[in-house]
Amino acid sequence: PVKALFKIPRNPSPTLRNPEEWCRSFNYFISQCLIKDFEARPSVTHLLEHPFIKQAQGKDVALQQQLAALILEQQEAGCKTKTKHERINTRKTLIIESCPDDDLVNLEFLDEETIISHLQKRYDELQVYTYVGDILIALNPFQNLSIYSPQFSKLYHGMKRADNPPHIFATADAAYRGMVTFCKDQCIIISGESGAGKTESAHLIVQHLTFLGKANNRTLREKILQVNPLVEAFGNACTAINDNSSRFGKYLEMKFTPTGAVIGAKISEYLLEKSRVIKQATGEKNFHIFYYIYAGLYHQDKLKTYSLPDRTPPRSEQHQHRTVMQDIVSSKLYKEQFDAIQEGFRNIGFTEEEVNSVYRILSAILNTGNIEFASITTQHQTDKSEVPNAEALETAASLLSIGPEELQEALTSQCVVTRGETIIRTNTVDKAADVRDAMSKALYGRLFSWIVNRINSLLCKHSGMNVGILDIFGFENFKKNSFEQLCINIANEQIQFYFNQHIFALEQMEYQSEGVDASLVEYEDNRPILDMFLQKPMGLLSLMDEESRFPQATDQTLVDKFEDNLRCKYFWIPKRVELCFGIQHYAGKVMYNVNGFLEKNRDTLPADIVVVLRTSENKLLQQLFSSPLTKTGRLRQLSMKNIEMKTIVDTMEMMRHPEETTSMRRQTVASYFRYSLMDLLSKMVVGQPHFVRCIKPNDDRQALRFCKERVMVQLRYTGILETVNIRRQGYSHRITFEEFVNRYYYLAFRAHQMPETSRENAVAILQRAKLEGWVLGTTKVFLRYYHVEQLNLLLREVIARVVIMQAYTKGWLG
Ligand code: AD9
Ligand code: MG
Repeated sequence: PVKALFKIPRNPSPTLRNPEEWCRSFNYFISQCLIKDFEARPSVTHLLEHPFIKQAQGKDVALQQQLAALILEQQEAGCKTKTKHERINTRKTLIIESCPDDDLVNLEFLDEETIISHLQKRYDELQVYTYVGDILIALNPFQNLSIYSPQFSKLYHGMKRADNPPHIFATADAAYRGMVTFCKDQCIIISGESGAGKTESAHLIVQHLTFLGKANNRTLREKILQVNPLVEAFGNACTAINDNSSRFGKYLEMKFTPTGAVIGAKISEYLLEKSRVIKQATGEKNFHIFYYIYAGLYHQDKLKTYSLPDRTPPRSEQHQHRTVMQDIVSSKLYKEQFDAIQEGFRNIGFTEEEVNSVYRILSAILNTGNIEFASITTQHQTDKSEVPNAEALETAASLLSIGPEELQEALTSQCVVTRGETIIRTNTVDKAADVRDAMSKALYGRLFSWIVNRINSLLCKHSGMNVGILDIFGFENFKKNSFEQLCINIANEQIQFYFNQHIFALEQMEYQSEGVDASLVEYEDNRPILDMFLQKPMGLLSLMDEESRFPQATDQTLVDKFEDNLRCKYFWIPKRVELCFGIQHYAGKVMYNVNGFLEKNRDTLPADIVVVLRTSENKLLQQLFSSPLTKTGRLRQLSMKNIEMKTIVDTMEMMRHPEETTSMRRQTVASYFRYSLMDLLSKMVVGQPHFVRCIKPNDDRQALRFCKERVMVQLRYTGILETVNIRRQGYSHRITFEEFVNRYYYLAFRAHQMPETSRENAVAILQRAKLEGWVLGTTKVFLRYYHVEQLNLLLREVIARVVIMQAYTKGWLG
């Protein structure tokens, strides 16, 4: 193949006498050959393996790498010569121009007011994205923009950041390139309050990444694109803040080959808000899927198959599902969503039997919600209950393929083993209703985890390099906040901490350890709040766990316990409101209502229910209850080599919980939550992070409405002003002298020279490159974020010259 490669360039056409032109066509030719050779778009790593590059450049790995990058780039340029005008036109039609104020760091005056008006001006012009150095701010446009088409993916593909206006695709592109070029896992962390646009951003990132890694496998691409909508049908719901609010945390890892072809995806889910299945706050809804199946099955005339009553017109009160009350069957949108879900299931590879079982379980949950209890008083007992509406119970039992008597017994009584003796205790009406609800929650929670695991088994067959995308539920502050909001807000507190660590703390620690004199930027460290929640044994979660272990404990005793033990300015008990406590979160004050905290934390599922469900003839159901669910698996071993992560690792140590390996059944929600957070962090810290900060411009979900106060609050608590500062004053790239000299020595030395990797030579390179404003530490060069782009640009030019020179010396240019 090497010979064949040389053939055409050796005889360039007479018009190709100009070296640059020759170079371009030569490289274009090579990449075309390579494409044929590899049957895939080559990446840098791929090209490096190619005999031509190895032969052409001897043993010089760095030059090989740069040459490969250059060839790739020129391949793009070659392919795109025709489309250049198109590109310009596209941008003109969309009135989008790249300009210096794309980056807040470039602003001359730096105060809140300037930043806000700047963002407002951009927002008015529909420029929803803005950089703060390498961080992306995304304002929710609350309207569909035409900037997410495949054309735009092309526009951002492999381009320098300054070539195009800021865009979520540019962030996805940077992560992809980081992965391919440096063979390092990447992680895109999207944060922002509820309704700020995290989930939409996550979709767009997946869209661009599948575009970049498309290879030849269109089917896989489609499958991956269907994962998010499918999982979100089960995990998202309409809340008072957001019609499509994520009620679980999601970390989606897209898997790639070293050459950058997408080969699969893996999801990890965190802390689904199961309680929504049985109860929703006023004005809120159940998980989307219930509405979808109702409307979808209605249109397919299959409601009866799944024992869902046809509710138009409603026959009687009895047939109204408590959990799904809206008139939904007529909704066209729900029906379309149902069709999409069915398509998704089929495409991703679920069998018909599996999908059928999923629908049966969902219907069983709805019917279970209809089971009622009435007390029966006998001569000896007063706290016994029975089911007056046997039909609901029978339907639920039949859908679950279990006996109705067994189900009734498990709901209305419990086996208790005391001193080796088994006694049957009857349940009061309230207790029976609790057991019913616990069963519904367990069914839904386990079904959700099963769907996620099944998707993973279908889509994640090979290990590879990752780009992970974190999309969790955003910070919430409702009129009434409960246990769920507490968990959601602690998770957000943790993400904020991670952000702070990266942007502020680690940077400053490094300046100090390298003896670099940089003025320290003050920022709001939320570690004390996090400590208050997570510390053991006196943190809020531990106290709640301890209280949950006492059968006699009440919500009042819990509040008392908090009051006695939590001495911290971020926590207070209001004087006049009962059963409440307040927390000063990084994102604002939230008042929590303790009602039901203990019960929600215990999340007990009586053994009797598990025993009955295990007798089911439904294979899927057997599987769901065959063993306590092993969650996302054992924690990865953290690489302790990375000292930068020390503080984060410390926090994780702090969160380590002895119960993390014991069976899920005995765990409280709080301890599982602690474990989940740790698992999530362990995934995040191994990748190179990229941050997207979503901002909600108004609370009315209105397009083009920029509410200064609301944006100001978010900018404050996300530390944007400080971030601008540190990005402006700071040195976001720190490269050891050795790495720096190896990477950039062509800029000051001859290609064959291989200079010593010393501090002096690093300085020589920096001076030769005419850069200003860098700083030297004891072992590293400290560069500003734009220096690296300048250096890479220079390097490319030098290498282009080297390629041409080599072509001459080898006589290829005649
Ligand atoms: V929550 O914490 O899960 O409750 P998110 O995920 O931050 O929240 P989401 O992405 O669901 O918010 O966005 C809320 C709504 O804003 C969406 O349903 C869209 O209607 C709207 N949105 C967000 N981003 C965009 C966008 N880039 N283009 C158009 C958008 N609309
Ligand atoms: Mg969301």
